[in-house]
Amino acid sequence: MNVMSNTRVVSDIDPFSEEFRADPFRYYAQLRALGPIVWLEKYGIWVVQHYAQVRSVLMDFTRFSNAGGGGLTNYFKEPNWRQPSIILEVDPPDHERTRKVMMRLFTPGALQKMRTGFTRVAEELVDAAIARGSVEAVSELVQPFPMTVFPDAVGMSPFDREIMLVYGGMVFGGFGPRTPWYDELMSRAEEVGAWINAHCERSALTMDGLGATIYEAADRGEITDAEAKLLVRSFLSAGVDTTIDSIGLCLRALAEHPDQWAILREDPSLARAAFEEATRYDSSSQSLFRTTTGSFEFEGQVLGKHEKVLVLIGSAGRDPLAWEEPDRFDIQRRITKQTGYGVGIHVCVAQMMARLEGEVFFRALAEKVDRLEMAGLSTLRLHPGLRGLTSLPILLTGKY
Ligand code: OVV
Repeated sequence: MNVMSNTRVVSDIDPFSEEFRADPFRYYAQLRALGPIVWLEKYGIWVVQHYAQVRSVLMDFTRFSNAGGGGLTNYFKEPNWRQPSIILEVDPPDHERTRKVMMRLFTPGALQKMRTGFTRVAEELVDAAIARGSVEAVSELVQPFPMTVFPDAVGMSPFDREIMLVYGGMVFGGFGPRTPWYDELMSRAEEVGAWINAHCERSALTMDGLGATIYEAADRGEITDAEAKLLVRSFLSAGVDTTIDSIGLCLRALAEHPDQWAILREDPSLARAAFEEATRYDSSSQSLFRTTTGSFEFEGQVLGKHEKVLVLIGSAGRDPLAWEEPDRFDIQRRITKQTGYGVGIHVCVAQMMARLEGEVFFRALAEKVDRLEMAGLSTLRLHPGLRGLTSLPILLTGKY
């Protein structure tokens, strides 16, 4: 039931419910029909769902703050489970110093060096999948790719990498409400926290990775050693699950759209474009949070000070006011309004690395695979956190 009350446009939609997460796109359309900004009474938060308002909220960093926290928890009112991120959960001017250090990591030369290593790993994984013919693609093909190339690029020594996914679940689950599922996950918080702490230390990192480059900024006095450690933590927080889930959803989109797969298979140079379209159409990061810094009017509604705003970047990518046939997966679409990496001063700092992973993965797939088909039903993760698949059974045959 959606009604007007106290001039607020109100909805009882629960964006963290299993029903919503099973098919967010249906709810996005319902929310867009209600207006440019809606009050979600269950959580006492605002939500924006159109491309135009998503963009204006994200560009307006003085009224819509990040210091209030990256999730539902309102740092202006309550403490969070982990120390706030010093790049995500911070506003200018403090944000500029840490952001600059991270920006400098992704030079064309650094990306070129990554490309070589990423390509070798992607080709090995695709060859192994073809040899098997039928795979559970999430665990056997998709997960191992970021789980291998990402820690290697950061400069982490070999270790049992499963724990990274547990930590990622805590970070992204922690952006949502407290649920029994989350409390259960957090029973390992101490162990996982100690692990992440130890692995962000300078001494835990190789001399030639992205982590070491962050510590070089500390050596030059641009940041402290403690800050360098937290920036490495940001890397490990934001860099693994996001790409696993986005690559998995892109793979499913291709397997479910044989016409689009045929186009990519005939022209593997479209791999980057295919991943870009999937980042709009269906990818891991569907929403972000901002917190108001004061009381003001926005799109005809009066927002109060320190109120949370849920920013549905995934809905912006499906907004018919911004896209032609938004619900069509079209790898040749010209993407000029990408919101999948966010927008504005906090736009994904490692987006070029994410795009590189997607490009390299789907190029290897397109070069080597002939038939790509679903071999059963895929399943989505339904508890709060990133959008992603827990299973994706596929059949594939080699080209040669
Ligand atoms: C974009 C993002 C997601 C999750 C964690 C962080 C950043 C962080 O900086 O810790």
